[in-house]
Amino acid sequence: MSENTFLFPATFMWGTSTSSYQIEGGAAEGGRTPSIWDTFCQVPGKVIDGDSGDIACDHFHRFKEDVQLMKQLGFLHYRFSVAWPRIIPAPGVVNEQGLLFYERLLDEIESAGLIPMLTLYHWDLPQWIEDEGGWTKREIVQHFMTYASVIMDRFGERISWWNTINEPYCASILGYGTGEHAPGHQNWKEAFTAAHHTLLCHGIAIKLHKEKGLTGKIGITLNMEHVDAASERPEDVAAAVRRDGFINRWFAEPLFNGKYPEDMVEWYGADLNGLDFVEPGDMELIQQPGDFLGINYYARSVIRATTDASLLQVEQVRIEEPVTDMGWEIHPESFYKLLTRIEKDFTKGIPILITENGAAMKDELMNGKIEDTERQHYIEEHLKACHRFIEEGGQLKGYFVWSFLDNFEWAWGYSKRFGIIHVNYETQERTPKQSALWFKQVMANNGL
Ligand code: GBH
Repeated sequence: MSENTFLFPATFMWGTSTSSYQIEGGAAEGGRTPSIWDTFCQVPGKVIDGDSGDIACDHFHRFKEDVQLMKQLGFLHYRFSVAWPRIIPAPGVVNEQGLLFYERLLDEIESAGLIPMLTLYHWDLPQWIEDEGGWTKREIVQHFMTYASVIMDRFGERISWWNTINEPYCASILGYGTGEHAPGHQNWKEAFTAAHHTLLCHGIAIKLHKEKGLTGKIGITLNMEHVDAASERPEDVAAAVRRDGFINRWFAEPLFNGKYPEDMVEWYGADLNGLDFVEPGDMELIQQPGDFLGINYYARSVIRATTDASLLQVEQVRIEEPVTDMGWEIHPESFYKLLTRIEKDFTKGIPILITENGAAMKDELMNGKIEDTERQHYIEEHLKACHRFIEEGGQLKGYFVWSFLDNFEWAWGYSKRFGIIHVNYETQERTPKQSALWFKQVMANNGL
């Protein structure tokens, strides 16, 4: 132990994350009906190679093996999400088979000595709700309440960590604004309306959790970026502030300070029609950050101003290297800066959990081994940033590596590999990469 220079607190939560649509497969099994991602994958050109989550990692059938592997690697915590369309496959229907799947999964997790974190929503909205307007319609709050209630009533006693919504930004802005994600709409008014409803649903979940007297901790997960201006030119500095407003503050301000950021409301102007989607009482409901803030962190962005007709009039400076296989810059120092800033401006001592951090790399299986030194390096440097933050008094309580398995990387299909475990999609064979074996050591030593 003594040679460890980066020792973590004894109670540090070491974990790994996945999400239902990305790993489960079994898309038409167990009474599940399509989600918006099943539909989106059918649209030519939306997902690379026409891939879909129909089979994915076949976790639906292999969950026992997967949880055993997690145990062998020494993980303490496992963050997974529940597929809403397995639970409520049609209006007014509660699917017992769907509940049984997660019940068996939880049995396995518990008997392996792991502590589950259950995410209620990681993007697989039932298609039947989308058919009614999905996240853009206020009725979704009612639907979410029904769904969250069913899950809490069934699993309330067994879950000590609840995650309400994974990345409201992606669910709303990428789904209804840029159209990169399901359901693939391109309409800013819809996107911000959807964003508001994701936040409302988070608030509803916190309220339900309280009303039901559940004792587990509950929080939301935001994807957050450290934003740097490309230069000191006032235009670029202002552009960076807008990017931060768009991706970080639009979600963190309502949760922690009960209002949407004024500079952004003013900037969007007529596009948002005076925030007419906000009803009396909404902001009070949303301003309940809960017991922790989950942060998914991957990269920083470097921003310069443009004069085009786009919503933000910003442009991301493409970094040549070092980057991951997503083209995202590797810049661990920014992770430390982001954490420091989020604690100062928002969480102010409320615990932070890194619910995702990791890297896509081109991995090659050679002689039964995958030497993913670049991924290991990425994780190592980002853990050091966490350590520095904690040393300086930062309230960071855990780190969940994304992802346990190579999986369906949304619009990128299976072309990007984020796992610390390699998945052969032909045989479904799992092979721990070198980074996984290294991470096992880190967890065993509680540090680097
Ligand atoms: C997470 O989202 C998801 O929760 C997870 O399901 C996913 O597999 C994982 O990350 C890896 O992608 O558009 O070039 O400016 C990712 C959140 C938000 C990260 C947008 C990159 C901007 C990059 N992403 N962000 S870019």
